[in-house]
Parts: sequence; C-alpha cells; structure tokens
Amino acid sequence: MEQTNQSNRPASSLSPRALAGAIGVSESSLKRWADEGLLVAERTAGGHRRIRVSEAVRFVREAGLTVVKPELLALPTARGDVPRTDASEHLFRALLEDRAAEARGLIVSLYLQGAGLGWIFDVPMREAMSRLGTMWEHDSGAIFLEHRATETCLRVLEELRRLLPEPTGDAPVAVGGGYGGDPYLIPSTMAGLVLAEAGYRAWNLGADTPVEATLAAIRHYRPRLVWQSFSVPPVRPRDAAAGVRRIRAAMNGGSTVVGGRGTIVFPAPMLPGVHRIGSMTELGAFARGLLSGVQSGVEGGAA
Ligand code: B12
Repeated sequence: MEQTNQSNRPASSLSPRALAGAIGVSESSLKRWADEGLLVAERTAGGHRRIRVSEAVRFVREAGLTVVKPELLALPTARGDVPRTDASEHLFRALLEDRAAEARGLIVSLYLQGAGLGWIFDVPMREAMSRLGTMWEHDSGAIFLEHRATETCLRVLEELRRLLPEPTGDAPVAVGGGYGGDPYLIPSTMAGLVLAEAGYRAWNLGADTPVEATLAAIRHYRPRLVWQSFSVPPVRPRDAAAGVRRIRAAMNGGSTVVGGRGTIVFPAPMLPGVHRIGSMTELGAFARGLLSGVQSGVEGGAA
C-alpha cells in the first residue's frame, strides 16, 4: 500500500495511483491533470510522480471532487456526505455514542468538501462540545463523556493539521496558548490550525501556559501575532489582564489577540491595544487581514 511509510505513519505524499483510487478517477486522468499543472506533482529521484497530501487535499477541495476511498489517504471514513445543516447533530450523536471514528470522519469530510476550518470549529465542533458540556448537570458520571469527546476532537485536529500545506519559508509566525491555569486544550489547538490555514507558521504552546513561557516564545520567534485563550474566566482577572498587557508590551508592533468565553471578565479598558476576537472564523479573517494590510474592526484597535 502506498499510503503508509515503513514507520506505519501516514505518508506525507501519494503516488498518482493512490490518489486516483481515493477520488475514483483513472490514473491517466490524474497524470494528465498533473501535466497540465492543475495538480502539483513532484518527481522522486527515480522519476516517479509524487503528490503531497496537502496538495491533493487542496485539489480535491478546489475542484469539488469527492473522496470515495478516504482510507487510501489514511483518513478516517464518514458514512456518505452529511449536509452542513445536520453536521452539529451528527457530530454530537457520534461523540455521545462512542463512534469516535465516525465523528472524525465527519469532520474530515466537511473539510474535504470545502468547509473552512473556522466554520467547522465554530459550528459543528463548538455546538457538539457545548451540548456534551451540559450532560454532567444531570449525571456527574457524564464527565467522562467530555473527556472522551475531547480526546476524539484533539485526534481529528491532528489529522486536519496533516492536510494543511507546510508554511512557506518566509511565513509570518504566530504563537499562543491557553492562559496560565486554563486547562482547555481544544480552543488553542484550533487557533493554531486556523492561523496555519491563514498562512502562518503557528506554534501552539498548549493549555495552562504561564505568561513567562509565552514571553520567552515571543523573544525567540518575534511573532507577527500572539494569541491567548481563556475558556473559563481567570480566577484573578486583574492579574490575568496584567499578564496579557505584559505580553502585548513584548509584541513590539505585532498583534495580541485574546479569545474564549472567559474573556467576559475583561472590560475593554483593561486590555488596551489587545484584539478581542469571538470566534475562529473571525480569527482567520483577522489574521489574513494582517497579512494583506487590511485594517480590522475587531475591538482593541490597531495594536
Ligand atoms: C471539555 C470540557 C472540560 C474538560 C477540558 C478538557 C481539556 N483538557 O481540554 C475538563 C474536564 C478539564 C473540564 C473541567 C471543568 N469544566 Co469544563 N467544559 C468542557 C466543555 C464540555 C468543552 C470545552 C471545549 O473544548 N469546547 C470546544 C471549544 C472549541 O468551544 P469554546 O470553548 O466555546 O470555544 C469557541 C469560542 O469561545 C472561541 N474561542 C475559544 N478560545 C479562543 C481563543 C481565541 C484566541 C479566539 C480568537 C477564539 C476562541 O472559538 C471556539 C470555537 O468557536 C465545556 C462546554 C462548552 N460550552 O464548551 C465545559 C465548560 C466550559 N466547563 C465548565 C465547568 C463548570 C468546568 C469545571 C468547573 C467542572 C468542575 N466542576 O470541575 C472544570 C473547571 C476546570 C478549570 N480548572 O477551569 C462550564 C463552564 C461554565 C462557566 N461558568 O464558564 C462549561 C461551559 C460546561 C457547562 N455547560 O457548564 N471541562
């Protein structure tokens, strides 16, 4: 099989035959598209064509093709196409009923069908997790469902990362994480992926990242953008705001972004020059705007 290498990890590139099989077209059509420049194929030392997985995914999304055999791309499988309007309900059910592979397949399929990461994160994933988060009110044992669903979401986020193109050598850098004391893993991972999709080299420092660690990363990478995620209100909002202001001061012209439900505890004057962004879709738009020089109307003004 072409799709795994000897270490049994998913391959980062595919043969024309493997990709043709995955999207249900003939190998000769695929080679012709490569020759016509519609699909970028590289050559191995032996002269064989190889297509990067991220390039294959770009082609599938832009051409509106359907991946009929996702397993050939080492991707989880969804049972047929799910309409976007039903995605939240399907995802919630799959996560609740321990159908993890189906949940992952659904999310990957939405992406392959052309949905942006921002929408996938803000709508089906946020809504499904939010519903799961109310279950413990009726049954304290249901907290294990949250943990299990978190694990499945993190796994599919890693799978989505593999489908994104590698950042270019001169890509702007973004760093960020969950604020110190904030244990939530999913939102910051999502922020890193949305920024990678927007063309950044994004370093997610993870949950519960102390201010000092973020400051060290800023000194090291000199990022264009830093993000801080607050999923729950910080225990000491004044101290947290002071920490964000230190981060903002270290950014030297770069942008500082905060987001997440916990930011509700910061009245605007507490975070001057800091952009408060409510969703992953808006984060992607803001980050793209920075690269194209477009001013954003997001709260905080120009940083
Ligand atoms: C999974 C989960 C946990 C897991 C986290 C596992 C992990 N390591 O990640 C665990 C079990 C640890 C946990 C613990 C607790 N939890 Co909890 N948890 C959740 C749950 C179900 C999902 C969180 C999640 O990942 N959601 C998915 C993300 C993507 O959605 P989101 O957070 O809404 O983020 C979106 C936007 O806010 C925005 N965004 C978020 N961050 C950022 C950052 C930037 C930069 C930007 C631009 C945008 C942005 O974009 C996202 C996508 O749209 C939520 C329910 C919910 N409504 O989300 C409860 C929830 C957050 N938890 C809650 C509670 C009460 C707790 C506990 C106190 C429970 C307890 N008694 O121990 C503890 C507190 C932990 C702590 N120290 O603070 C409450 C919080 C209520 C409140 N007042 O805020 C919620 C809302 C559940 C509920 N309905 O009551 N939890």
